[in-house]
Formats: sequence, structure tokens, C-alpha cells
Amino acid sequence: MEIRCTEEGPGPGIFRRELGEQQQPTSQSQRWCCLQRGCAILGALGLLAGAGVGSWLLVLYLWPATSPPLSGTLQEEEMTLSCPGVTNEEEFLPSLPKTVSFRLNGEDLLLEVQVRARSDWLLVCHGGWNPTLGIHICQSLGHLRLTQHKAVNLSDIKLNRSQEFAQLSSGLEGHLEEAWQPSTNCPSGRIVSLKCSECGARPLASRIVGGQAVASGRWPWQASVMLGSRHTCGGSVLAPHWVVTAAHCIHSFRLSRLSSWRVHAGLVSHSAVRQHQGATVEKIIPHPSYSAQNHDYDVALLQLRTPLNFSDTVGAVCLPAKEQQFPRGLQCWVSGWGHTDPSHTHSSDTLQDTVAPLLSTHLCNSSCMYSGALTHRMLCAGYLDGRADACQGDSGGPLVCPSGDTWHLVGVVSWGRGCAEPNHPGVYAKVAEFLDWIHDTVQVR
Ligand code: 4AZ
Repeated sequence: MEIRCTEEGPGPGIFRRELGEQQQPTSQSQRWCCLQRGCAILGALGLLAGAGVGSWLLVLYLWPATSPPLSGTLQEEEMTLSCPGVTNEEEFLPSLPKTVSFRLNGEDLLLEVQVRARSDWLLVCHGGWNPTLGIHICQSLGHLRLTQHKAVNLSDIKLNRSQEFAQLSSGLEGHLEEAWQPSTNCPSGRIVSLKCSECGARPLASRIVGGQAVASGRWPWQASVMLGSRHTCGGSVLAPHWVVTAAHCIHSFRLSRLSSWRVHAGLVSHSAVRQHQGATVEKIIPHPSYSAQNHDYDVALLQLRTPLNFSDTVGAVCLPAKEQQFPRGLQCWVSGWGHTDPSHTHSSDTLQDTVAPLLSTHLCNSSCMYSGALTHRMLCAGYLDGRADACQGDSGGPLVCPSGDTWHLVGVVSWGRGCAEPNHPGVYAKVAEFLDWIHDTVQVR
């Protein structure tokens, strides 16, 4: 099992190609050899000319060997230069300017709102409050559910003298953007406190015992979706009764009996499955627009009959918050039990992970890479030099990105050409595109 004490740098790899293996020592010594021979001949022709040609050779032979490995956005910039038709433009989605933001502050979880051009955060007066607003606010922050909402007396909390409030305009309950009217006071003397379902936390991740990181609990939302005794795909826990996976995982086995499926969470080693009951599945809900031809809309929800027991090693991941931007180059992580080498035919026994930086869809769809095969419901992450990637068996599993201490499910492992092939990074279902479908599906049932 991998012992990891820091969070930096690529992990052991779901699939990792050792770049150092590319015969660097031999090619380096060959280069030195050529260099010396070249210098001896050139020396006979004259010191001045020899020095000139020698330094030219030095540049020519040593430059590639000493250049650093590509990382983050640098790999994209180099690609942009060599791939015809690709411009190095930033990807900005034409989104509306954000007019309202929310946060839950302090131990009391007081709801605060930031409206339009104001920089201060306003406490929300309880007058006109209704729970539907609370559900929408929790969802917009990346949580699946609202778990508690209450009124707190202003006399029970310490306030800044300059603290201002937001009053709810009546008749605008459905409009999260418009409903907030700044005010210097709260006539009811009460403000709103909200609790959303917990997500995206790793209670054990920072606990290092005697220099050994606790591997179990590192990715508490990681699930294994099993058909009989066989691990078929990864999944991500959203709530005790809900796991998200890839639709293609389910599609391939659509004729199997529902009772043959099990979901296991809180595992690191697959050999522990035998002692583990696993949760039975109540319903399999593939996205209605899933296409087996091009893997568009490659997500499915599993509703569990037996809920998962949340603990330090089992917990939910957050969804992306509304309008949350995950920029290219962001160091996200993918995890799973898939193949660790493309020639292997078995899943890994222990859970593997690796850093997978987000890549621009514009570049990933270029003629050098996937030539337009990516739809709006897909994103790319990983490395252009093929150093690490998700592989078969990782499908359905999480691609998560940090925002402070909180982890959001940005992608679901979906497809790719081979595994860790240069210029063919992993392709993921883009979770931000499925938020409404996920909320509607989970809310209704
Ligand atoms: C698969 O077959 C698969 N390299 C998953 C991910 C990738 C390729 C194949 C990405 O499940």
C-alpha cells in the first residue's frame, strides 16, 4: 500500500507511465559521447571554429535532455504551438454576471448573502423565509440537501455595529437572484440559520500516524460498483442512499438482475470485499439522454436499498457549486481500482489515485487529440505526455477538485483512447452539466 505523507505531486497512478524509463541515461551518455567526438575533430580544424561548433552542439544535444517535464498548463502551451488550428485563448463560458452569492458563517451557520456590486455580506432576516429557498441555496453551494433551517434571535448573537441585513421581497420566492433587499435592520429581530448535508470533507486525510498517512479515508466518497463478485466500475457517494457512476457501466450489463448489483464504500483493498456486505441497489437510473455511440451524458444514479453508514471512511462528495469555475491547470485527483498497466487484464487490488490537471476542452477537441469527439457534457484531465491516466475499471469513479478544504465532484471517469497514451488524456463526464438532473432525480424519490 502506498504511504503518502504529502498531497503534492502525482500519486502512484491509476495508470502511471514512468517517464524516466524513456532511456534517458543511455541517450544522455550517447549524447555526451557524440559531443566529445565532435569536439575532438573540430579542435583539429582550429580552436575558434571548434569552440563555435562545440557550443552549438552543446545547445543542440543538451537542451532537450535538461528541459523539465511538462506540467500543468505548460503542457498545453507547448501543444498549442505545435497543433495546427489551436489558439491559446482562455476558455470563458458566456455566463451571466453573478448577482448573488451565499455562505453559511460561523458555528451558528448563519446564512449570509452578497448582492450585486456590494462587497459586504448581509445576514438574512427571517421574515418571508420559506424552506424551498433553503433547498435551492444548499444546492447552489454544491450540497445535495437542506438538513435544517431555523430562526436565530438577533439578541442571542454578537453583531458588528456596521452589520447590515437582507430582507426577502415578497412574491419573489422562486427567484434566488432577485429576492434580496439590503436593509440596515431586521424588523422581526430574527435571522436565518441553515444547515446543508455534509460533503467534500476528508476527516482522516490530515491524520498522519508515525509518518504514515492513513490511506483508508483518503477518498471517503469512492465506491466500488460490483456485479456479483466482480468489480465493474467506480462510483461516488452523494448521500447515504445515492451513488453516481457512469451510464456506460450500467449499459454494458443492462440485462443483469438488479439484485446482482452491490455498492461497497469505505474500502481500500478489494480483497476486503468478502468481509463486507455492501449495499443492495433499489434502482438504477441512467441519464435519459445517454448515448452508447459517443458516450454523451455518461452518468447514472444508483439508489441504494440499504443506506451507506457514514463514518470517517465513508462520506459524500460535494457537487460543483452553481457557476463554480474550475480553471484549466487545476490539480484535481482521480481514483479507482482500474488497470495499472494497459497490458493487465485485472483490476488493481488496492485503490490507486493520481493527480489529473484539468485541460482545456478546446485543445482536447483539436485535431492533435480527440478531433471534435468531445461534447459539452465532457471534459479532459490528465497529461499530454501520458504520464498518468484513468484506465479500464476506473470508469464511473470520481475526478475531484479542491476548493479550500472541500472537495467537489467535477468529473466522472468516462472514456479515452487507450490509457496514458500521449496526446490522449482521460475524458470525463462533466458533472456541472448534470446538476439539475441529479437534483431533480434525488429530490423526487
Ligand atoms: C474504460 O474502458 C476506460 N484513459 C476508462 C478510462 C479511460 C479509458 C478507458 C481513459 O473504462
